[in-house]
Amino acid sequence: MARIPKSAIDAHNDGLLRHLAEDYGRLGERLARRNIDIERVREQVARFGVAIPSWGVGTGGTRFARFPGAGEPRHVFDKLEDCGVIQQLARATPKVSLHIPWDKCGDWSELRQAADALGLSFDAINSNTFSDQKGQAHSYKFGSLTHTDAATRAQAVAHNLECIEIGRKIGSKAITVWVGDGSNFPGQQHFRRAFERYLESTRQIYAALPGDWRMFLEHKICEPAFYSTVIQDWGSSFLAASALGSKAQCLVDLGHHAPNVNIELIVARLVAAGKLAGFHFNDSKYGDDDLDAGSVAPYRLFLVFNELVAAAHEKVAGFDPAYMLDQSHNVTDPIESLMTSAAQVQRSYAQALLVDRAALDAAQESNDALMASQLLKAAFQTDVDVLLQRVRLDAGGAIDPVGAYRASGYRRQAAEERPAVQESGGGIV
Ligand code: AFD
Ligand code: MN
Ligand code: MN
Repeated sequence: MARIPKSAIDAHNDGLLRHLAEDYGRLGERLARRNIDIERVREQVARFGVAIPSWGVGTGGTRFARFPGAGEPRHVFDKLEDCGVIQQLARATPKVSLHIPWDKCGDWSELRQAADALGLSFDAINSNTFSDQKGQAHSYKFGSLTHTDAATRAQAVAHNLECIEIGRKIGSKAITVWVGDGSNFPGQQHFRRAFERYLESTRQIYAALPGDWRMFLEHKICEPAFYSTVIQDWGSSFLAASALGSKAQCLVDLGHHAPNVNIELIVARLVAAGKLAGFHFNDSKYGDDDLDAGSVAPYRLFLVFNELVAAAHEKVAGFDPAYMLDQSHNVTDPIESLMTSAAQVQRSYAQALLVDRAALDAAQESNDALMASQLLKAAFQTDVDVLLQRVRLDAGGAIDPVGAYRASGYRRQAAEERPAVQESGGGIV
């Protein structure tokens, strides 16, 4: 059911093959001089995947406006189809993360089959108690899992339990819980009581987790509550995850911190505590901007991966983070942004694999600050594009995913097949 014929991908690749072979050979030689085996790096990168958020394939927006793109997905099956194209060309995104109720559908086994046919499976499932669903009894205007009213909290808990049920049907192994609960005025909320209510509610969700599931708690500094947020930082998230138990861990969305916060240090702390759930990758300049991963601060993304590769290298027990993109595409074709972002995340991982760990250890032990920083820079400044191209080619994808996608006319065809609808749901936050 691949939407872009394999022959079209092959034809596009043909023109690029000769340079790829030459450039790959040259990179292999350069890495060999640094005692790095390019084949080993290639195998590791080939095994790496980052999940796509279903809401990422629709055009995003801001609170000022949304400018819909042509051929936007109308429902979860269309979204899957777009995710299938991303995976077909870029070969780094084998999983899709659903958001409920945005992705509700009548027949989950049909959806699972559709995913299978596209070579996709499902990652963590996301609940939504930050907006009201049609016809629900109690409003989340003043909170959900932490609401002062017990019936509202119960409704929010029930929604999360429903998400777990849906997740079981589609093969998810985790639920991600992000709440917008908080306050807009000093004095509006009793901080300690709100956190207690959060624990009381999340305990009920935790109790319903299947044995092999995890619960990802996602913190966010602000928005939509702008004065205080119940799970505002990794500290609050860590307290909650610790109180809940070993299946609860902390999810790090790169856009959910104050500017200049040292995110890689937070990552290292969570790794050490066995509480790193995984990531929502994106980039930001000011806040939860949801810009494309690595588009503003690629070095920061690299430094995060440097911590992850170090943890794997040092065989930290239980280290198993989940990787996902969480972006909002306002001015680009979401498919192009997601393919490029997946490659950017892959690139950061590949570059982190090039860090000379023994030399870095020695520089750290001898307090050689300059050498330590140079070792990281040497890895970060290595152009690994050809390695990523080769990984895609070997997996049957496109050497140049955006080029192949534009040549395929997929968007034009989607625009014909998917007439614009009034409300395609999601993507604004
Ligand atoms: C929020 C969070 C969270 C949530 C998403 C919805 O990043 O992951 O599910 O937006 O678009 O800001
Ligand atoms: Mn997120
Ligand atoms: Mn966000």
